[in-house]
Amino acid sequence: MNRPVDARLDRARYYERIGEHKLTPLWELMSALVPESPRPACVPHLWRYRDIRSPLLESGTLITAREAVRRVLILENPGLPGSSAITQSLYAGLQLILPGEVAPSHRHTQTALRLIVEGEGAYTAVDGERVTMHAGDFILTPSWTWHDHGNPGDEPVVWLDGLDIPLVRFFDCGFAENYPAETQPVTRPEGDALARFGANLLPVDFKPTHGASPVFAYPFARSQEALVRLAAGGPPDACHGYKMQFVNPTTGGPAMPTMGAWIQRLPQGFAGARCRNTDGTVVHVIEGHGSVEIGTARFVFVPKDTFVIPSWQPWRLAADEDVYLFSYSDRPVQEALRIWREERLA
Ligand code: GTQ
Repeated sequence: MNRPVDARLDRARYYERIGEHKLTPLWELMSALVPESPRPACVPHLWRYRDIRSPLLESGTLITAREAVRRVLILENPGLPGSSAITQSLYAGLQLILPGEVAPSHRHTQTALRLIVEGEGAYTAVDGERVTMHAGDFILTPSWTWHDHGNPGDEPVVWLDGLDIPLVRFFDCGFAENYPAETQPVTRPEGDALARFGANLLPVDFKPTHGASPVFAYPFARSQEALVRLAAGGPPDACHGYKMQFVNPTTGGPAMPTMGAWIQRLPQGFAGARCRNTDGTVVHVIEGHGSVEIGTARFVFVPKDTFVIPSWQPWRLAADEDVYLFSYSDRPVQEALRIWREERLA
């Protein structure tokens, strides 16, 4: 038998030799490759809108929406530097569009969602229909659909962009192209998709064309009314308060195949139970003051702040007043792969 020192030396030399053949020994990496539980590089973080609003508006003096194509400040997770990612699989950014500007039409395999943060009078066009954006509205841009943004109003408009950019990068399946004109033609009146698909009705003989919801804009006013009414029907969930998923009404499944999106109401005084789940989640505060504990971190939040909960870190929510949260994650992908987990903690 070799002495341990010799064994270590022999192994080190061996690793060097096999390295020349592009081989590495699994036994040195076993617990990293097959961990007992998730070890996300992603860390908890909160972006205070109070701190980032002014640099965001300043970007409007440095570059036009036309030149930038999308004038966005990326919310990059401090644990994932250089990745442009807020979680391992997801991207988040704050997009600014000034009065009179157009963000030119393009399409890509990445799916996008928007949550309107502030300002009135801008629109997003998706597949021939424009929708006017209001604070708190949730809008989606399915994979490979033409989309452009414009602001014919008279104030700056800001929204949170959520995209599955890191996920698509992981799969190496990113494609994109520009529309031949700056804006796509309007072929349907505003409100057409919501009337056609968002009234518990579907067109006779409807056949789905893509995996995402044909309702591409979910007004906050509607979701809020539902969430308020829910309180009369029973107590809030111990962890989530009143939490509802944005769905594709033609399937009952998530509004987008790669990103789940939710809106929830925490009634004033809510002090939630601890919970953890494997989908790293981006949370945006639409209304209300409250706080969140994530692992050993604790953040106080106010409207328009955005925070991120990494995979499998215990979290707990509390509300000082009625709070409305928007959130998104890759849960539909994990569920499709049968690897999603949630645990409610004491
Ligand atoms: O609006 O199409 O934040 O393509 C990043 C990439 C927004 C968009 C982003 C994009 C978009």
